[in-house]
Amino acid sequence: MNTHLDNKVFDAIAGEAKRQAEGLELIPSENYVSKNVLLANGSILTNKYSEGYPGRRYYGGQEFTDKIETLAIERVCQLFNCKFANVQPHSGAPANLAVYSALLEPGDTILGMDLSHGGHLTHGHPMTLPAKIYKFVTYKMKDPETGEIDYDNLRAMALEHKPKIILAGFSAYSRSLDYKKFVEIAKEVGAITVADMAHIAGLIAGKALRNPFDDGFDVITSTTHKTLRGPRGGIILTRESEEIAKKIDKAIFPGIQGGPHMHTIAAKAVAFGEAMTPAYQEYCQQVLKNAKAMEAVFHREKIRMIGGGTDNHLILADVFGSLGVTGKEAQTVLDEVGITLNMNSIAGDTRKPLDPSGIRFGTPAITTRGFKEADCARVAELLIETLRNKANSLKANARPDEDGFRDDEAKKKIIKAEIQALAEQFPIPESFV
Ligand code: DSN
Repeated sequence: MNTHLDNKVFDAIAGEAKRQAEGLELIPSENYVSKNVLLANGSILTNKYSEGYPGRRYYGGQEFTDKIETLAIERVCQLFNCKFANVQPHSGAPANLAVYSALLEPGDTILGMDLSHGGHLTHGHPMTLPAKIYKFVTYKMKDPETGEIDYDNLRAMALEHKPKIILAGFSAYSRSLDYKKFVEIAKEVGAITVADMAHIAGLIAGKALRNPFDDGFDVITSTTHKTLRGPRGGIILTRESEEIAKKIDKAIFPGIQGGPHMHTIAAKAVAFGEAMTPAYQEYCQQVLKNAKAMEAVFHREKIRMIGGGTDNHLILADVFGSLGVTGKEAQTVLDEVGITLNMNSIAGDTRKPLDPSGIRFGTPAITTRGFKEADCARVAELLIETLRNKANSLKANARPDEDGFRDDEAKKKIIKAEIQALAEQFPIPESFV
């Protein structure tokens, strides 16, 4: 046994590094962090316990941890133009749970976006803990072809159910939300407005998308590892109410978490610093342009997109309806050629979540690598070509296709080689500023 390194683990990490370098990452919730974020995240801060908050901890030795957490808070408040921030949530799900537990009593009602229309598991899926504690009611899109939210129904639901929280936000929705309408409706029923911006927080911080705080939202929750390009973690931001912010602090610690992960908080501070740069704002604009370039190819090739296209970094495409390839088949065959994305249910899906009709993909990670519009358009073409190849093989071989390997393998090899060449042309950068 090698006592110096744990080869089993480090070999697997090396394998993953190679996979990330050689393939194209289109999962819209993933990204590549800078070397500085990695250094902070892998630092000796992992050794330290710091229960409490800067200046009011339960353990000694907090001279440096206090500095780091204060810096993270100051930077993220500046980025999002808000007064209070909690940077301790271990990720997005605990951030949302903490907000619910801070602002609600068990049995209280939350009005959020329906999961099948783009919402998130933590917005009331029956299998989650929040759904066992609180009552969730949902709103949907008026028309999946345009993606517009049915604000009349949202208002009617709010008037009927008198929710204490109205929740905006999504994990599979490609259009912009009218935050002002949410705030107006919330005022009518006395609800607190919470925006789960996990997917687009980076694009808001980078001033490429509208900030819900500018329209009066009370609270924003987010992860820090998606478009924000930081370590795996969460944040909760409060626009101006000290009362709400204090309740949220208590809900995180001692409510649902113990010692904060100071190494992650340091890495968050580094990422927030990077997000304050002009280079980051350019990155965010490019993420949107690149998504539009992919959208144009999908339009041209007549592949149905839920919401009719995209205003943000992601696209949800109905590949089963358009090509006869299921989401799972698409995900698998694309993996084989070096494109990683995820299968996803679509509004009104007749298929099951583990083999749905859709795929979800986006541009944050490839934009970090330096892809521009023409490169992204080519990726979209290769993606569709791979799926058409799959569709042809499915037509030729009656379902169920037991061996699953009847695609045109020669064509797949050619596509894979082009994808690998593209990946080599755009190495993962170590620094963005
Ligand atoms: N898993 C994240 C996503 O991919 O959107 C959300 O939790």
